Amino acid sequence: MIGQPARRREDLRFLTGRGRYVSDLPLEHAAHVAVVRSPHAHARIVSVDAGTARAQPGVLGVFSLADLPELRGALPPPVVPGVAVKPYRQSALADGVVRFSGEAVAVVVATDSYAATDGAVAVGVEYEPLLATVDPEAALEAGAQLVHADWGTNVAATLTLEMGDFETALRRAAIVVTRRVRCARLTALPLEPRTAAARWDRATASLHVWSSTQMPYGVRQRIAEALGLAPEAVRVTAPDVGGGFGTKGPVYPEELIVATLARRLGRPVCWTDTRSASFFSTTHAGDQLHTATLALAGDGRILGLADDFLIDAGAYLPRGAVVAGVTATHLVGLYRVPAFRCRGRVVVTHKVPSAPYRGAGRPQATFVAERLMDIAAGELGLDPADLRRRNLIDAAEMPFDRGLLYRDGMPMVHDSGDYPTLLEKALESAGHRTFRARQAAARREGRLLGLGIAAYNEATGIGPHEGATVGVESDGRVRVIVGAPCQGQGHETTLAQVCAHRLGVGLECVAVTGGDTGRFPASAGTYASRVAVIVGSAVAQAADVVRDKARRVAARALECDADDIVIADGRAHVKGAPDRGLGLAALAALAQHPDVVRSLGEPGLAATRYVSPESVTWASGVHVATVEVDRETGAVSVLAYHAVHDAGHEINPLIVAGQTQGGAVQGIGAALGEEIVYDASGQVLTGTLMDYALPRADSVPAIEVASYDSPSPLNPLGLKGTGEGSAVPGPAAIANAVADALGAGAPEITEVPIRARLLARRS
Ligand code: MCN
Repeated sequence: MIGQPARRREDLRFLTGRGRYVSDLPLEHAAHVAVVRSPHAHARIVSVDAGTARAQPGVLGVFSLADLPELRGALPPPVVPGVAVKPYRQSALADGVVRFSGEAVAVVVATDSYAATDGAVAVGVEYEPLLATVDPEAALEAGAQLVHADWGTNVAATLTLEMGDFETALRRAAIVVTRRVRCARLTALPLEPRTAAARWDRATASLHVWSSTQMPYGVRQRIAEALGLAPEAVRVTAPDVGGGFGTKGPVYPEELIVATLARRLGRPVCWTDTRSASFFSTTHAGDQLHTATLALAGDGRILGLADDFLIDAGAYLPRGAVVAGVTATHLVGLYRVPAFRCRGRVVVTHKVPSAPYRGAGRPQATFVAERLMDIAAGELGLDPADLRRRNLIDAAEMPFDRGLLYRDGMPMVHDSGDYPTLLEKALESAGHRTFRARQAAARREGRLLGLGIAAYNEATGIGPHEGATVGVESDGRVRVIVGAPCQGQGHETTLAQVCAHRLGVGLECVAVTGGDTGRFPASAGTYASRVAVIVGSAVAQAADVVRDKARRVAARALECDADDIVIADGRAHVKGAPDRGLGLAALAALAQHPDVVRSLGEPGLAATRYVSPESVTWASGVHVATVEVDRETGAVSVLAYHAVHDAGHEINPLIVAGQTQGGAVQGIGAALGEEIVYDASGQVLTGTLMDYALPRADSVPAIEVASYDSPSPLNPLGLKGTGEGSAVPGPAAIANAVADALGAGAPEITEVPIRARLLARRS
């Protein structure tokens, strides 16, 4: 079962319109919320006039922070291990000052969403506009307008990492490449915008909140704290969720707002974002500026890497400075780097807050390192593939200790991987051997073809812990309950595969439920490609315990030794006598008998197990892009895209391939089109899908995926995560391919997205 390319069982539901998303909930008499957002990047709120709005038909109420004091300071920066962030107080509705265009100032509650939206337009907010800090470098200058006045600086966090002696590396180097590299601000745009609903139960004084969140337990904690409730009095359910990509990880103001209003009004309250508002209401990402130096010996060996980078975090840091830690630790990539020096500063500006988006700082780190590798290869007169061959860590060197600490505080050790083989396989499938001849022939016809390589690795499966319950129900079906929610990754299929495999039942007998604080006690959530590794391991352990119990119960009933019981196809039978056996339903019933309960220690065939990994496991891959650049317009067409990855043992190769294809497309989007552009006053200029250029089906080639797996020694199933990795190398692979197409003397690419106008008619 593990290792089988089973089709995703949840897809039938999704494709036939039977998915149950938050906005599908049958919440009777639900009131609808519309949010009044600041049009200013930075302003003092002088007054909020709700009179006209209150008189609108259908409007039930208008609320600002003064009316909902529970929301004051309700969103402090989270405690994320690694880099410390300066403390601030964010309220779920603005507290006298707005710090980004889009910040929630007031809410209108109405009988339907149209009345709420009309009401929101009628709320009169008077602002006194203030100077906005928009440029992250200007934000560092003395006298810059401060985003959080009490800090005395706009630097929210600083991280430094050092290993080896970089100054000596510089002195010894035959070649030193220093570049300023920029990666644009992005957002994720999942198909389902964010949404939340809440119902207050007066009789039990408890709340049920539904949210499209990736972290229901974090939402529960914040709501309980804000409303002065015990966590057990707040149940948060993430039902079907239409994509998250990291942006549904933070706790958002709207989740606190619907919870507060549901209690206040005594009726269900719901809110669903609109696509256009999501550009201002949902976290941004990326937005990094690096000054990086790569020092190499004359034979191409890397001697050292140094980087000084800024992350423009926007006004608040709802996931702390986690991205800075991820970027810094992924700069060294898959290469032997004897000396490394890095400083990362997280800067606040008057922009939409930022948080991880698929890859969480790795695409930027990989873009920096892999672009420098290609530029260095050019200076050394080496093929980029050869330069990589000279520097990739060998399989025989694994586990490879970096001499650095990872962001979980543990030694950064690549646990397994065969990077040279990943490279060769990717080159082979992309036709690298014959490409130079093809490129030369195309050039003779006036066409510019290029091939770009990018190698990445990725720490996956970070703690603190996850758990799973596996239980046999009275009809013999098996239920797996986990805490982590799913946004489309296919957990209902893969976790069922793990359970079915370990327990000895058919896949069709196993049902998986996740993302409901009312059904499982604890979970950190779905992010950082961690569910397969941690939840998968917990499911395997719990299934093993249940199988063991089933064998003991069967042995009693069949009067033999438990070691002689085999469980297969949902039945326990005596070894060598398949007719002497019992089904799981019968065993579950027997497991309720008092004498069996005494022997098992608890009733039923069920078990809960938690897994808390010591540290991360390192997935990796190599992507190769082949592009053509139009000489006249500079337009880039991606002709082919080949990905070879290592996710350890794959629970479901079909799902892993699908994850890889989806991620690669996001990488192509970041390389060629996507950018949140701000003007100098802090207004988003790309707030529609006409302006924010997502990749489309007609601009993406078939993504060819292959795997070369090195099982992780860190968990019994040999798993590594895979959900983010494929989104990591795309910008670097495409940029390297475009640079290769343009050839020497063309403008150097040190920025993504690549703008066609920079390339047109220059080559
Ligand atoms: N898998 C597998 N074998 C492995 C590793 C993973 O079969 N060796 C399967 C898993 O069981 C799961 C999928 O691949 O079905 C992704 O697994 P994993 O790498 O553990 O990632 P998570 O399940 O923790 O999902 C989070 C990850 C992240 S961080 C982002 S961002 C992202 C991503 O997943 N967002 C997604 N993939 C996404 N896919 C969809 N459709 N929607 C999103 O929002």
